[in-house]
Amino acid sequence: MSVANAKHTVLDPGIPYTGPIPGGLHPGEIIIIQGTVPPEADRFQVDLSSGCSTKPRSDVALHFSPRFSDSPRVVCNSLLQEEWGKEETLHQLPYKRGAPFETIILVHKNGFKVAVNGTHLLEYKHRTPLTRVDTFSISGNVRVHAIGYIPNS
Ligand code: 9QG
Repeated sequence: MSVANAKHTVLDPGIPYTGPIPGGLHPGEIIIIQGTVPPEADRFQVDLSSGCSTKPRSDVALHFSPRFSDSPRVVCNSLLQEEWGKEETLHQLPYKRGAPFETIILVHKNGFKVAVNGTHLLEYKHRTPLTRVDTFSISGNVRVHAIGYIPNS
């Protein structure tokens, strides 16, 4: 899997970055994020949202948040009508401060599957219809080299 297969690529976006997901998301599609974690990182987050409104804040179907301080973990959640739901926390962190990474978000009918550096990390079951997701954001302590959207055919 490589960004070379992507139908749409965003190179070296400044952080925070928010942009449209061309054509929306469908089962079988993949989002690839290539980046580097800065040495002093505390946390960063990837959000798959329904639009990019900040007031009121858009619903977030997938909030994926690696956290490096205290107990290293990955927190996932959804924001619906400006309220966070129940966090799903994985006490495992495949990202390293100062190191490059490749994260793949695989879109499935029933949920998102996330892999980091070629290894499956977690699955997050959909809490909102996939058809509502049209916006990708990444923010926090992270540098991004490329974001690629790979179609399902
Ligand atoms: O802390 O947790 C995820 O459950 C909140 C954070 C919030 C999310 C949320 O403050 O932070 O990670 O998008 C946000 O508001 C981020 C930056 C209980």
